[in-house]
Amino acid sequence: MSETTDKKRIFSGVQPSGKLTLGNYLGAIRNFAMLQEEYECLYCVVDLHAITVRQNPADLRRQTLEVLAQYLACGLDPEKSTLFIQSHVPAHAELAWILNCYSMFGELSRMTQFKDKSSKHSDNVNAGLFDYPVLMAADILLYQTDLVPVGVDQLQHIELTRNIAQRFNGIYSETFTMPEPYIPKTGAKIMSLQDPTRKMSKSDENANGFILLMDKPEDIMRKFKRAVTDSDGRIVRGEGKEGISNLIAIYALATGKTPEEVEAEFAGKGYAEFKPAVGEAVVEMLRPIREKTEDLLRNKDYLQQVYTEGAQRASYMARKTLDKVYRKVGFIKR
Ligand code: ATP
Ligand code: LTN
Repeated sequence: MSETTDKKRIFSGVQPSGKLTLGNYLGAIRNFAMLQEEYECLYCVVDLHAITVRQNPADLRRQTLEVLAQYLACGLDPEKSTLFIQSHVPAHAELAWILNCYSMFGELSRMTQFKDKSSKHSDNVNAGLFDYPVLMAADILLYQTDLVPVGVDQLQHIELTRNIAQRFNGIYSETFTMPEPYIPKTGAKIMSLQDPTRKMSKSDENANGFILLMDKPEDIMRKFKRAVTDSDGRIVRGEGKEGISNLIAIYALATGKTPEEVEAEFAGKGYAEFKPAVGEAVVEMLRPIREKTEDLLRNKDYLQQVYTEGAQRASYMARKTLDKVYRKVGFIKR
């Protein structure tokens, strides 16, 4: 990959806080792969973010490599994109500290993810959890990012990032590129299969609510057959039909059809036919990803080579921004 290109830049990250779900794939990682042809991309495994919730150290190490392996298995190419682990590039933590001094207590208190997570982990409402979006702003702004592909749940954090960038630029003159969110039209919010009014989340206590990228075909089929729907019986999107609307979105993405085409295909048919069809389409979509991930996890040397080279490239780019920021705020050059 050439060092500097005219291509616009993309940054995104996924936390190694558990096993990746179909929501992570359809909302984010799938788009990472599509975007790498057109943009200069950096994709990070955000381990610093993951420890805002208590993690078992051995699990965290394993999950970090799993996310990297799944990036590769989903088609991210280390020749095209920079793939790295956040804690390997200290500039993320350094810029986060600086940006903390330009982020307001009030605006951080309004973040819905903070409110959700602090009620879910009420025994551990630590300063890192509160500060999470500032670290995310640092991730994005360090690389002069133009576009950030994420699921819709992260939109508020990107708006905050823009506010912080604008504030800093306003005080010190143009320093950071103003990033834009990239939210997919279908798949931006995949819902739980058990409670389709809530987002599919890997930390759901009911494993029937989520599909993991590593789930076995029989588990995927079982979870879709048990998916909560409604008593209306028609396969159309609409209010009060969150479960079916979600399954239509999933089937559309797995088969490359539009939601309208899916509705037409299943007009006059029932849920007993539709649910297994969704399951089969997802099994086929995920099969190559699961097999490739398993292969890659047997090749730790290769994974190490990818993340080592990725961190070197990322550090070089990050340093440029950090030097500029240090100069602007008035730190003496070392
Ligand atoms: P947790 O469930 O532990 O809170 P998470 O899965 O929401 O974690 P990440 O792993 O950091 O958080 O998310 C990675 C990416 O996946 C983000 O861009 C996020 O917006 C996206 N994403 C997560 N869940 C969904 C979902 N259900 N539908 C669409 N996109 C999602
Ligand atoms: N907060 C994100 C993960 C994340 C991220 C980022 C996404 C951390 N840093 C920078 C995009 C850009 C989440 O999905 N929970």
